Amino acid sequence: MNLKEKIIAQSKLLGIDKIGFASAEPFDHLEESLREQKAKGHTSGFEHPVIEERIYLERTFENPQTIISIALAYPTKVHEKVPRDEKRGQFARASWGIDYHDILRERLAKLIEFIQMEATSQQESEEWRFAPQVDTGELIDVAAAQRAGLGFIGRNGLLITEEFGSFVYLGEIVTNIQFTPDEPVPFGCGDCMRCVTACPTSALLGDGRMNAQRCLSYQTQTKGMMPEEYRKKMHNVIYGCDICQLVCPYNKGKDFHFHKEMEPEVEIVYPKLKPLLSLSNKEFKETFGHLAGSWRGKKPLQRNALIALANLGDRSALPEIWQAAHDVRPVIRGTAAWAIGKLGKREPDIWQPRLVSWLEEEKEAEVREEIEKALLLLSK
Ligand code: B12
Ligand code: SF4
Ligand code: SF4
Repeated sequence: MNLKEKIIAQSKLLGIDKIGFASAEPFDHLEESLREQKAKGHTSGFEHPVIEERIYLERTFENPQTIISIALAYPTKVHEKVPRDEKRGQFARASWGIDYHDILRERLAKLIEFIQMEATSQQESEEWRFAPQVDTGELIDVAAAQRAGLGFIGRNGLLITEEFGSFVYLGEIVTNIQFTPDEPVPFGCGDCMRCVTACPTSALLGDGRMNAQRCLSYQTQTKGMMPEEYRKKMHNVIYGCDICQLVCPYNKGKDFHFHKEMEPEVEIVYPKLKPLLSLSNKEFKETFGHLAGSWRGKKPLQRNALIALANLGDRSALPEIWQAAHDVRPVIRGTAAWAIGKLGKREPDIWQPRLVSWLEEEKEAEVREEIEKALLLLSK
């Protein structure tokens, strides 16, 4: 076996579901599009900020030769019933189990360790260099994976593999070792436009690009007030969005449970919403700290829990929401005011006077605006 074949064989033993090799040539066919997207304000701000470094690997790595791209499939269904006891939220599937960054980084570290052991001389082992990346690196993970033959980029902007659909996490290693590259997979959407039409916010542009500012996945991860148009559309998904994947024919019936670290716990990935509102920092870290979806901290999830309670029409949560209306964080107060406007309609006699006296005290403009809107709703 040559080194490439040995790496492929070892990757299976390490729990890597798909691996491919790509040249480290510049991704210059994406440069114009990346600049245009940034100029139009279509990016989320979570992307690596320096476009040149995303395109030209030699900017951050001396003599790059190959990108070794990996994919790990993740589960899409929970095998227990979600209890119907009280109103619950949902985390998108990419936030089920232990944070995928940790899982993939560990797999990549083991793969690098293996390759290093395969060096045939001291000199080779000293010359070989590796830069592992998962999500937060310079590279455009889907573009690297596409070039490495793992799959194609669909109209939803995601990497779609033949075996596992798009429910895969991606990672890669840039190295100065030269390998024979694999064949890229051609575009496979054909005439299908399902994701584009199913996207509730029209975020997908139709050619694999998106206006990330309009994506619910982005909107659930912001720290400020969520613009009103997205609140209802978020429904009860307090982190991420899976709609453009769930409708994709390539994902039909795909549900892989290969990695025990990725197994979802129902109580965590479908959390009760009311208790979420009053979690201490310690409780939050203990319960949700291991999820990818906790990376922005407690506040966005609590804001989203307030929105979800309103969307689900849970009037029994009004006492907890009123508690949140006294929170020190303006975003939580403002969102609580909006939720009261939605849920308090049956008891305007209780909620109108409370909101009026709150308005007299409230100093923050964005919170005042929400209280005023809520009062308007209650008066209808
Ligand atoms: C920023 C980011 C986001 C942002 C913006 C998403 C986006 N599409 O740009 C937000 C927060 C919205 C987001 C959401 C999600 N994300 Co995200 N995200 C990223 C991140 C960090 C960077 C993406 C990026 O650089 N975008 C900017 C550019 C590349 O986007 P673009 O302009 O649309 O470019 C596309 C076009 O150029 C098109 N294209 C290709 N060839 C050509 C040729 C021409 C001529 C043209 C015009 C276009 C074109 O393909 C490019 C890539 O999509 C990557 C990790 C990484 N380092 O790459 C993960 C990543 C893409 N996310 C991932 C996941 C899982 C998600 C979610 C599913 C999570 C969830 N359940 O909520 C959603 C899906 C939303 C969606 N449909 O894309 C995975 C995707 C795995 C996969 N199978 O593809 C990644 C790869 C992370 C990982 N390492 O696993 N994400
Ligand atoms: S993740 Fe949701 S909001 Fe974002 S593009 Fe896909 S369907 Fe649209
Ligand atoms: S839903 Fe259709 S258009 Fe969208 S990614 Fe899947 S195959 Fe492509």
